Amino acid sequence: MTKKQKDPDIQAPNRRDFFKKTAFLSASLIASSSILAPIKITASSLDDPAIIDQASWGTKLGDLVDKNHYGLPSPYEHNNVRRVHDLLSSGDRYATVSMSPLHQQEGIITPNGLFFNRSHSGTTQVDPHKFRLMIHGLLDKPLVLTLEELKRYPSESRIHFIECPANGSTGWRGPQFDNLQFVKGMMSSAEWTGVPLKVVLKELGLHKNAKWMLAEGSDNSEMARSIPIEKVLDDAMLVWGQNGEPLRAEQGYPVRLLLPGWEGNLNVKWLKRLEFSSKPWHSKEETSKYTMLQKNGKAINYFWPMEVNSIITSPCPEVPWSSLKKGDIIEITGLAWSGRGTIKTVDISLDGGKNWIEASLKGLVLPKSWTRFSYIIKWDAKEKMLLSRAIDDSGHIQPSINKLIENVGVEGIYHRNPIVGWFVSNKGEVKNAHVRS
Ligand SMILES: Nc1nc2c(c(=O)[nH]1)N[C@H]1C(S)=C(S)[C@@H](COP(=O)(O)O)O[C@H]1N2
Ligand SMILES: [Mo]
Repeated sequence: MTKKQKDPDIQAPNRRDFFKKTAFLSASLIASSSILAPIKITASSLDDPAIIDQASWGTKLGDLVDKNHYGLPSPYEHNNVRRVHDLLSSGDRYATVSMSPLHQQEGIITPNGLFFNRSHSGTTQVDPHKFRLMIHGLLDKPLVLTLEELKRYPSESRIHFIECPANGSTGWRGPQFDNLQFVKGMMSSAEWTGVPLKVVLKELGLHKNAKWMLAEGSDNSEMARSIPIEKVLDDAMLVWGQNGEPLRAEQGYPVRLLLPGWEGNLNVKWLKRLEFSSKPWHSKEETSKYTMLQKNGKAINYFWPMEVNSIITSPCPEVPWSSLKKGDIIEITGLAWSGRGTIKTVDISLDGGKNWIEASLKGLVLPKSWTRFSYIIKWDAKEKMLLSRAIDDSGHIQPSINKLIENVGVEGIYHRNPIVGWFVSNKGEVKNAHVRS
């Protein structure tokens, strides 16, 4: 657009005047606070056409308000998507993992369209009218529920992450991806709505010798997992709501099992059956897969809670600091989480672990939930090795890479939660690098 097209009397002078009047005020405000973002009002920014010219989008009508009956992201956000990597697919895209773009998420909730998706036999489309949940085994009163009947139970909403125990395995034998999405994207977080299983079981007369529950999916993979009764009666839920709407098909519509803090695989989607027994079932998911291979060649059969963990989400390879100028103020932010409890502390290191500084925890700090941390620095245009280390209220602390290898070896790929981070060059480029201490 040329300058002639705009209305010089109404548009530009008003905005120019605004900047002239506020420039002095802003400068004095910045001086009084070290945390304020570095807003620099210079003579050249007063000539910025993006400020002065009338924006093209304001010169015509927008889209019809009912163009999208289901809201969509701005077309400018077309890169903010889940991604599948060939290295992580078995050649068969039905049984792969679509990783969440953690670098583009704010706060502690993943929007439903960006929730990571790990399905063993594709995304199953269940007809909610034909949905039946069978609850049977060591109970006085076995029960079959329709979706409508299930939703009549009083509901609760809780914020929890779901993480595949293989999350982080792509970096286990050395930094492989210069990319946060493929390093840690096998996890997401939502506000889940449903009914605690203990509420449903209250009236069914659970037998004393019912020590295990089988949860079975109705998908082609017939995902089935044995769950100890203590977890079932603690905080397990049958959920049908995800961030204020019905579960997405990818997340197990219409009903999935939610086991807060426990490995993703146990959170059975497209649920069809719960059976109670005195013994576990030794299904294929708890024998051939999702066991923990150790140094001695033996595998741990059951390993449930996700360990205390953290990752810096900004900066990261997708969100570098290359546009920063020396002296700019910038926030280091990331996510910490633990399947064993609530995050107590997150420490940050700028020098590869020689010195640690406590970050602040932002917003909600909830059990078995993502916790956002923040640390603000002044960019000095010098190389940095950024690390984050989380501690939870059960006393667990994220181990160094060498400590974890010492404890569990390198054979297994699940439950890897070492301290990792990013190398930042003096130009602000960000790379995946490991500190082996
Ligand atoms: N029925 C069924 N449940 C399932 C799966 C599956 O393939 N089928 N995948 C499991 C695995 S391995 C993980 S990590 C989580 C992933 O949940 P999400 O796809 O909602 O992110 O679901 C689990 N529940
Ligand atoms: Mo998984």
